Amino acid sequence: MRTAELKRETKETKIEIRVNLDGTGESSIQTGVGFFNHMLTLLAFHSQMDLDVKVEGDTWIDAHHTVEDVGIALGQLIAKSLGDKVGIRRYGSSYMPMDETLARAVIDVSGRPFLVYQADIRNPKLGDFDTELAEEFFRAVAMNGRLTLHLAVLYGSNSHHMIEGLFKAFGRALAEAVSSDGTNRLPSTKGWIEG
Ligand SMILES: [Mn+2]
Repeated sequence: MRTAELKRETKETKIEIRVNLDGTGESSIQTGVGFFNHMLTLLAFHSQMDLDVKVEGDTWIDAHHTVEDVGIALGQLIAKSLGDKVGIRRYGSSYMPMDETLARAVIDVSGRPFLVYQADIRNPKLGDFDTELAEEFFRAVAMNGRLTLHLAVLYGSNSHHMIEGLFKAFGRALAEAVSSDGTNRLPSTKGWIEG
């Protein structure tokens, strides 16, 4: 089982997080931010990783530190649990329809962190969650997970659907990218993947 966990404490957040990339999508999520709990629950489900997240963050300011720090921690645990990356597919992609919205995620477990984020979200807030934090979250995951990650909402109008579509598409693409390709080889002709 590819598992990893960490505890991380700063003046802004106290985080306990555990992942199992070879899980079944079970999760226990307590971030103190309702919409973010909803997103992480469905990210776990669609990525088929088991995910436990417990955060005590400074949400009396806003959700920024909580969301970004969970992204940092999750990215670090994805990188750590992937280990030497031998035998993984490396690439993954998913289109996710949510009623009128279509979202897309494309991942390369490249060792070269990069985020492309194209989403024009109309609503600035969903509950206590500032919608611009979705980009902060995915950037933190990509940088710390050393992933090349391209996310786009191709079209849509409902802000909840658009962000949920991105999280689901990311989960599905991640599940594909980290799954076994049935070989014992490193998925690069260079014979090397950074990180
Ligand atoms: Mn929803």
